[in-house]
Amino acid sequence: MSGSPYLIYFNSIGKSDIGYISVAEKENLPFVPKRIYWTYFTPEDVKRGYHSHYNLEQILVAVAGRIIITTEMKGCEKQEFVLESPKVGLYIPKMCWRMMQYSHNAVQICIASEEYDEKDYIRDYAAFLKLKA
Ligand code: T46
Repeated sequence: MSGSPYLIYFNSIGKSDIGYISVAEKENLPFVPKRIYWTYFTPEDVKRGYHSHYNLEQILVAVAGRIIITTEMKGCEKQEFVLESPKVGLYIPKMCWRMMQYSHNAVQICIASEEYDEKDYIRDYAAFLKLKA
């Protein structure tokens, strides 16, 4: 699936006295994952991202802490999303410029549609704006 960024609400199985589990599976994912990675201990004054991808689609989840994500699709207004619940993910389509800022305790899981490929990155904002949507 492509289109615009949107939030995905995962089921939360459990209750407060025993804890919870959320599951990402094919029924609630817009693509079949090929890679999962996570980032952590990002200093609060560091902003990451500043790139887009030709083909990669992703779902970001703040499994701990808070992540503020600014997205931009070509020809559209920028959008800001705040992830601070382990049961909410943000779907990021291909060709979406993004910037992320983290609370220091944030652990970000990224569920990715493709294997790692540096050639899939667009790291030059001016080049991103020049590309066809
Ligand atoms: C994104 C956000 C949410 C690898 O060698 N393999 C990998 O699978 C990844 C993801 C990264 N790397 C290396 C490449 C760079 O030397 O790790 C370094 C940092 O990667 P990147 O510049 O992509 O880091 P972020 O945090 O800006 O972005 C990452 C994802 O790569 C990116 O797709 O959207 O997390």
